[in-house]
Amino acid sequence: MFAARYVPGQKELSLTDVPKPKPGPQDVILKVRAAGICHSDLHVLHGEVPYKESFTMGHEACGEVVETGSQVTEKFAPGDLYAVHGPNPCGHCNFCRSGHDNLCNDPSRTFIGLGQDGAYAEYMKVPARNIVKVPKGISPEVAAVATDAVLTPYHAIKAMGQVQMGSKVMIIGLGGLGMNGIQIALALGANVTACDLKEPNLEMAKSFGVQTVINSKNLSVLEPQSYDVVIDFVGLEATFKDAQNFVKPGGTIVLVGLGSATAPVTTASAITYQIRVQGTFWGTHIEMEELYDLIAAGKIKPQVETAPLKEVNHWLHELAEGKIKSRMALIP
Ligand code: FEH
Ligand code: ZN
Repeated sequence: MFAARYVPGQKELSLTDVPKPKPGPQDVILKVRAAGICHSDLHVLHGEVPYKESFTMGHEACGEVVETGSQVTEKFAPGDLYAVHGPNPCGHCNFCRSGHDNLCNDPSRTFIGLGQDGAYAEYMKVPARNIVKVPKGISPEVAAVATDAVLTPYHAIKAMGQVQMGSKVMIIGLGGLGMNGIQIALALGANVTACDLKEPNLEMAKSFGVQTVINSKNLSVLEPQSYDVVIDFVGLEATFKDAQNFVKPGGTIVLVGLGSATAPVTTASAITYQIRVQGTFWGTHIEMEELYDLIAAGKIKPQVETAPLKEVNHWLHELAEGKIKSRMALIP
Protein backbone atom coordinates (compact mmCIF):
# COMPACT_ATOMS: atom_id res chain seq x y z
CA MET A 1 0.00 0.00 0.00
CA PHE A 2 1.00 3.66 -0.44
CA ALA A 3 2.50 5.41 2.59
CA ALA A 4 4.31 8.70 3.23
CA ARG A 5 7.09 7.89 5.67
CA TYR A 6 9.41 9.90 7.87
CA VAL A 7 13.04 8.88 7.35
CA PRO A 8 15.57 10.25 9.88
CA GLY A 9 17.66 13.01 8.30
CA GLN A 10 15.39 13.53 5.27
CA LYS A 11 13.57 16.87 5.00
CA GLU A 12 10.66 15.40 3.03
CA LEU A 13 8.50 12.35 3.57
CA SER A 14 9.42 9.30 1.51
CA LEU A 15 6.47 8.34 -0.76
CA THR A 16 6.73 4.57 -0.90
CA ASP A 17 4.96 1.19 -0.97
CA VAL A 18 4.80 -0.83 2.27
CA PRO A 19 2.95 -3.99 3.35
CA LYS A 20 -0.64 -3.44 4.51
CA PRO A 21 -0.64 -3.71 8.35
CA LYS A 22 -2.09 -6.81 10.12
CA PRO A 23 -4.03 -6.32 13.38
CA GLY A 24 -2.69 -7.57 16.72
CA PRO A 25 -5.26 -9.30 18.98
CA GLN A 26 -6.61 -6.00 20.33
CA ASP A 27 -6.15 -3.86 17.21
CA VAL A 28 -8.32 -2.72 14.33
CA ILE A 29 -7.23 -1.88 10.80
CA LEU A 30 -8.66 1.37 9.50
CA LYS A 31 -9.03 2.18 5.81
CA VAL A 32 -7.90 5.79 6.05
CA ARG A 33 -10.53 8.27 4.82
CA ALA A 34 -8.73 11.50 5.80
CA ALA A 35 -5.55 12.60 7.59
CA GLY A 36 -4.95 16.13 8.89
CA ILE A 37 -1.56 17.80 8.58
CA CYS A 38 -0.12 19.69 11.58
CA HIS A 39 2.79 21.88 12.60
CA SER A 40 3.95 19.03 14.83
CA ASP A 41 4.78 17.14 11.61
CA LEU A 42 7.09 20.04 10.69
CA HIS A 43 8.82 19.97 14.10
CA VAL A 44 9.67 16.30 13.41
CA LEU A 45 10.71 16.84 9.78
CA HIS A 46 12.93 19.77 10.77
CA GLY A 47 14.69 17.59 13.35
CA GLU A 48 13.38 19.51 16.39
CA VAL A 49 11.79 16.29 17.68
CA PRO A 50 14.37 13.62 16.79
CA TYR A 51 13.10 10.11 16.03
CA LYS A 52 15.73 7.44 15.28
CA GLU A 53 13.47 5.08 13.27
CA SER A 54 11.34 5.51 10.14
CA PHE A 55 7.57 5.52 10.46
CA THR A 56 4.48 6.53 8.50
CA MET A 57 3.44 10.00 9.67
CA GLY A 58 -0.09 11.32 10.19
CA HIS A 59 -1.50 11.78 13.71
CA GLU A 60 -4.88 13.31 12.78
CA ALA A 61 -6.71 10.26 11.49
CA CYS A 62 -10.19 9.15 10.49
CA GLY A 63 -11.20 5.93 8.71
CA GLU A 64 -13.44 2.90 8.41
CA VAL A 65 -12.75 -0.35 10.31
CA VAL A 66 -12.00 -3.06 7.71
CA GLU A 67 -10.35 -5.73 9.90
CA THR A 68 -10.30 -6.57 13.63
CA GLY A 69 -7.91 -8.49 15.89
CA SER A 70 -8.84 -11.85 17.41
CA GLN A 71 -9.78 -10.35 20.81
CA VAL A 72 -11.86 -7.43 19.44
CA THR A 73 -15.51 -8.26 20.06
CA GLU A 74 -17.10 -4.93 18.96
CA LYS A 75 -18.87 -5.03 15.60
CA PHE A 76 -18.19 -2.28 13.06
CA ALA A 77 -20.57 -1.42 10.21
CA PRO A 78 -19.15 -0.65 6.74
CA GLY A 79 -19.18 3.08 6.11
CA ASP A 80 -19.12 4.07 9.78
CA LEU A 81 -16.34 6.56 10.44
CA TYR A 82 -13.95 6.28 13.40
CA ALA A 83 -11.46 8.90 14.58
CA VAL A 84 -8.14 8.04 16.20
CA HIS A 85 -7.18 9.32 19.66
CA GLY A 86 -3.62 10.31 18.75
CA PRO A 87 -2.02 10.16 22.24
CA ASN A 88 -2.62 6.40 21.93
CA PRO A 89 -2.88 5.77 25.71
CA CYS A 90 -2.17 2.39 27.30
CA GLY A 91 -5.32 2.34 29.46
CA HIS A 92 -3.63 1.00 32.62
CA CYS A 93 -1.05 3.50 33.87
CA ASN A 94 -1.92 5.92 36.68
CA PHE A 95 -2.56 8.76 34.22
CA CYS A 96 -4.91 6.60 32.14
CA ARG A 97 -6.70 5.30 35.23
CA SER A 98 -7.22 8.83 36.63
CA GLY A 99 -8.79 10.42 33.53
CA HIS A 100 -5.61 12.03 32.20
CA ASP A 101 -4.93 9.60 29.35
CA ASN A 102 -3.44 12.43 27.27
CA LEU A 103 -0.49 12.23 29.69
CA CYS A 104 -0.08 8.45 29.44
CA ASN A 105 3.57 7.69 30.14
CA ASP A 106 3.64 3.96 29.44
CA PRO A 107 7.04 3.35 27.74
CA SER A 108 5.45 0.68 25.51
CA ARG A 109 3.47 3.17 23.44
CA THR A 110 4.09 6.23 21.30
CA PHE A 111 1.78 8.72 19.63
CA ILE A 112 0.04 7.42 16.50
CA GLY A 113 1.77 9.01 13.51
CA LEU A 114 4.58 10.41 15.67
CA GLY A 115 6.98 7.58 16.43
CA GLN A 116 4.70 4.79 15.17
CA ASP A 117 2.90 4.26 11.86
CA GLY A 118 0.05 6.70 11.33
CA ALA A 119 -2.48 7.94 8.80
CA TYR A 120 -0.48 9.14 5.77
CA ALA A 121 -1.27 5.77 4.19
CA GLU A 122 -4.12 3.72 2.71
CA TYR A 123 -4.49 1.65 5.89
CA MET A 124 -3.37 1.99 9.50
CA LYS A 125 -3.33 -0.15 12.64
CA VAL A 126 -4.80 1.26 15.88
CA PRO A 127 -5.60 -0.27 19.29
CA ALA A 128 -9.38 -0.80 19.25
CA ARG A 129 -9.46 1.03 22.60
CA ASN A 130 -8.22 4.23 20.94
CA ILE A 131 -10.86 4.89 18.27
CA VAL A 132 -13.97 7.05 18.69
CA LYS A 133 -17.11 6.66 16.58
CA VAL A 134 -17.82 9.76 14.49
CA PRO A 135 -21.49 10.86 14.45
CA LYS A 136 -23.24 10.59 11.06
CA GLY A 137 -23.12 13.77 9.00
CA ILE A 138 -19.55 14.75 9.95
CA SER A 139 -17.23 14.53 6.91
CA PRO A 140 -14.01 12.49 7.05
CA GLU A 141 -11.88 15.64 6.69
CA VAL A 142 -13.62 17.43 9.58
CA ALA A 143 -13.45 14.29 11.70
CA ALA A 144 -9.72 13.95 11.01
CA VAL A 145 -8.65 17.52 11.81
CA ALA A 146 -10.88 17.51 14.88
CA THR A 147 -8.63 14.88 16.49
CA ASP A 148 -6.06 17.60 17.13
CA ALA A 149 -7.18 21.03 15.86
CA VAL A 150 -10.41 20.80 17.90
CA LEU A 151 -9.36 18.39 20.66
CA THR A 152 -6.33 20.48 21.64
CA PRO A 153 -8.25 23.78 22.06
CA TYR A 154 -11.19 21.93 23.66
CA HIS A 155 -8.93 20.45 26.37
CA ALA A 156 -7.10 23.77 26.77
CA ILE A 157 -10.28 25.82 27.22
CA LYS A 158 -12.62 23.45 29.05
CA ALA A 159 -10.25 21.40 31.23
CA MET A 160 -7.17 23.55 31.65
CA GLY A 161 -8.85 26.97 31.50
CA GLN A 162 -12.00 25.87 33.36
CA VAL A 163 -13.98 28.22 31.08
CA GLN A 164 -17.69 28.24 31.90
CA MET A 165 -20.87 30.27 31.42
CA GLY A 166 -20.00 33.95 31.82
CA SER A 167 -16.22 33.56 31.85
CA LYS A 168 -14.45 36.54 30.28
CA VAL A 169 -11.96 34.96 27.88
CA MET A 170 -9.24 36.42 25.67
CA ILE A 171 -8.05 34.24 22.79
CA ILE A 172 -4.74 35.24 21.22
CA GLY A 173 -4.00 33.84 17.76
CA LEU A 174 -6.71 32.80 15.28
CA GLY A 175 -4.97 30.08 13.27
CA GLY A 176 -6.53 26.62 12.90
CA LEU A 177 -6.61 25.94 16.65
CA GLY A 178 -7.52 29.47 17.77
CA MET A 179 -10.43 29.72 15.32
CA ASN A 180 -11.86 26.50 16.76
CA GLY A 181 -11.03 27.80 20.24
CA ILE A 182 -13.31 30.82 19.94
CA GLN A 183 -16.19 28.56 18.88
CA ILE A 184 -15.54 26.24 21.83
CA ALA A 185 -15.40 29.13 24.30
CA LEU A 186 -18.66 30.53 22.90
CA ALA A 187 -20.28 27.08 23.12
CA LEU A 188 -19.28 26.98 26.82
CA GLY A 189 -21.05 30.33 27.36
CA ALA A 190 -18.00 32.60 27.59
CA ASN A 191 -17.71 36.27 26.66
CA VAL A 192 -14.89 36.11 24.07
CA THR A 193 -12.34 38.69 22.94
CA ALA A 194 -10.52 37.41 19.84
CA CYS A 195 -7.07 38.85 18.98
CA ASP A 196 -5.00 38.44 15.83
CA LEU A 197 -2.77 40.54 13.54
CA LYS A 198 -4.62 39.50 10.34
CA GLU A 199 -7.88 41.33 9.56
CA PRO A 200 -9.38 38.37 7.59
CA ASN A 201 -9.02 36.20 10.72
CA LEU A 202 -10.77 38.88 12.79
CA GLU A 203 -13.58 39.05 10.21
CA MET A 204 -14.03 35.26 10.42
CA ALA A 205 -14.02 35.44 14.24
CA LYS A 206 -16.75 38.09 14.07
CA SER A 207 -18.81 35.77 11.84
CA PHE A 208 -18.65 33.11 14.58
CA GLY A 209 -20.26 35.61 16.99
CA VAL A 210 -17.44 36.59 19.34
CA GLN A 211 -18.36 39.63 21.45
CA THR A 212 -15.11 41.55 20.73
CA VAL A 213 -12.48 41.34 17.99
CA ILE A 214 -9.33 43.43 18.13
CA ASN A 215 -6.12 43.64 16.15
CA SER A 216 -3.28 42.52 18.43
CA LYS A 217 -1.37 45.73 17.68
CA ASN A 218 -4.17 47.74 19.37
CA LEU A 219 -4.52 45.78 22.65
CA SER A 220 -3.59 48.87 24.69
CA VAL A 221 -7.19 50.11 24.33
CA LEU A 222 -8.39 47.13 26.44
CA GLU A 223 -8.61 47.23 30.25
CA PRO A 224 -5.56 45.47 31.76
CA GLN A 225 -6.07 42.59 34.23
CA SER A 226 -9.67 42.11 33.12
CA TYR A 227 -9.87 38.53 31.75
CA ASP A 228 -10.62 35.41 33.79
CA VAL A 229 -8.77 33.27 31.25
CA VAL A 230 -6.31 34.15 28.47
CA ILE A 231 -5.51 31.38 25.96
CA ASP A 232 -2.27 31.98 24.04
CA PHE A 233 -2.41 29.97 20.80
CA VAL A 234 0.80 31.61 19.54
CA GLY A 235 3.28 31.14 22.39
CA LEU A 236 5.74 33.93 21.51
CA GLU A 237 7.37 36.12 24.17
CA ALA A 238 5.23 39.06 22.98
CA THR A 239 1.92 37.19 23.15
CA PHE A 240 2.76 35.66 26.53
CA LYS A 241 3.59 39.15 27.78
CA ASP A 242 0.18 40.36 26.55
CA ALA A 243 -1.44 37.40 28.32
CA GLN A 244 0.23 38.36 31.62
CA ASN A 245 -0.97 41.96 31.15
CA PHE A 246 -4.62 41.12 30.54
CA VAL A 247 -5.29 38.16 32.88
CA LYS A 248 -7.21 39.05 36.05
CA PRO A 249 -5.68 38.60 39.52
CA GLY A 250 -6.35 34.97 40.36
CA GLY A 251 -6.88 34.21 36.67
CA THR A 252 -5.38 31.60 34.35
CA ILE A 253 -3.13 31.84 31.31
CA VAL A 254 -3.27 28.67 29.17
CA LEU A 255 -0.21 28.20 26.98
CA VAL A 256 -1.01 26.27 23.77
CA GLY A 257 1.25 27.74 21.05
CA LEU A 258 4.77 26.45 20.56
CA GLY A 259 5.96 29.71 18.94
CA SER A 260 9.08 29.98 21.07
CA ALA A 261 11.14 27.61 23.19
CA THR A 262 10.85 29.83 26.26
CA ALA A 263 8.75 32.79 27.42
CA PRO A 264 9.64 34.86 30.51
CA VAL A 265 7.23 35.09 33.46
CA THR A 266 7.09 38.48 35.23
CA THR A 267 7.50 36.99 38.69
CA ALA A 268 6.35 40.03 40.73
CA SER A 269 2.90 40.19 39.06
CA ALA A 270 2.53 36.41 38.79
CA ILE A 271 3.12 36.14 42.53
CA THR A 272 1.30 39.19 43.86
CA TYR A 273 -1.70 38.61 41.55
CA GLN A 274 -1.57 34.83 42.01
CA ILE A 275 -1.67 34.10 38.27
CA ARG A 276 -1.90 30.44 37.14
CA VAL A 277 0.23 29.66 34.06
CA GLN A 278 -1.14 26.39 32.71
CA GLY A 279 0.34 24.18 30.01
CA THR A 280 -1.93 21.93 27.99
CA PHE A 281 -1.37 18.87 25.82
CA TRP A 282 -3.66 17.45 23.17
CA GLY A 283 -6.76 16.00 24.92
CA THR A 284 -8.44 12.91 26.39
CA HIS A 285 -10.54 10.15 24.85
CA ILE A 286 -13.65 11.31 26.69
CA GLU A 287 -13.16 14.89 25.44
CA MET A 288 -13.00 13.57 21.87
CA GLU A 289 -16.41 11.96 22.30
CA GLU A 290 -17.77 15.25 23.69
CA LEU A 291 -16.40 17.45 20.91
CA TYR A 292 -17.85 15.32 18.11
CA ASP A 293 -21.27 15.88 19.66
CA LEU A 294 -20.62 19.66 19.59
CA ILE A 295 -19.55 19.44 15.91
CA ALA A 296 -22.60 17.32 15.05
CA ALA A 297 -24.78 19.94 16.77
CA GLY A 298 -23.21 22.66 14.62
CA LYS A 299 -21.68 24.43 17.66
CA ILE A 300 -18.15 24.03 16.22
CA LYS A 301 -17.54 24.37 12.48
CA PRO A 302 -13.88 23.43 11.81
CA GLN A 303 -12.63 25.11 8.61
CA VAL A 304 -10.79 22.53 6.53
CA GLU A 305 -9.43 22.21 2.98
CA THR A 306 -8.64 18.87 1.31
CA ALA A 307 -6.01 17.59 -1.13
CA PRO A 308 -4.75 14.19 -2.36
CA LEU A 309 -2.49 12.35 0.10
CA LYS A 310 0.19 11.93 -2.58
CA GLU A 311 0.71 15.73 -2.46
CA VAL A 312 1.66 15.58 1.25
CA ASN A 313 5.15 17.04 0.79
CA HIS A 314 3.79 20.00 -1.17
CA TRP A 315 1.20 20.79 1.53
CA LEU A 316 3.67 20.38 4.40
CA HIS A 317 5.83 22.95 2.58
CA GLU A 318 2.81 25.25 2.17
CA LEU A 319 2.10 24.83 5.90
CA ALA A 320 5.69 25.76 6.74
CA GLU A 321 5.32 28.87 4.55
CA GLY A 322 2.15 29.90 6.40
CA LYS A 323 0.08 29.56 3.21
CA ILE A 324 -2.67 27.31 4.63
CA LYS A 325 -5.49 29.53 5.90
CA SER A 326 -7.17 27.06 8.26
CA ARG A 327 -6.44 23.30 8.39
CA MET A 328 -5.66 20.82 5.62
CA ALA A 329 -6.76 17.18 5.44
CA LEU A 330 -5.27 14.73 2.95
CA ILE A 331 -7.40 12.11 1.22
CA PRO A 332 -5.79 8.76 0.20
C1 FEH B 1 1.64 16.20 19.24
C2 FEH B 1 2.80 15.58 19.71
C3 FEH B 1 3.82 16.32 20.32
C4 FEH B 1 3.65 17.70 20.46
C5 FEH B 1 2.52 18.32 20.01
C6 FEH B 1 1.52 17.57 19.42
C7 FEH B 1 0.28 18.26 18.96
O1 FEH B 1 0.10 18.19 17.58
C8 FEH B 1 -0.90 17.64 19.67
O2 FEH B 1 -1.86 18.63 19.81
ZN1 ZN C 1 -1.34 5.19 29.94
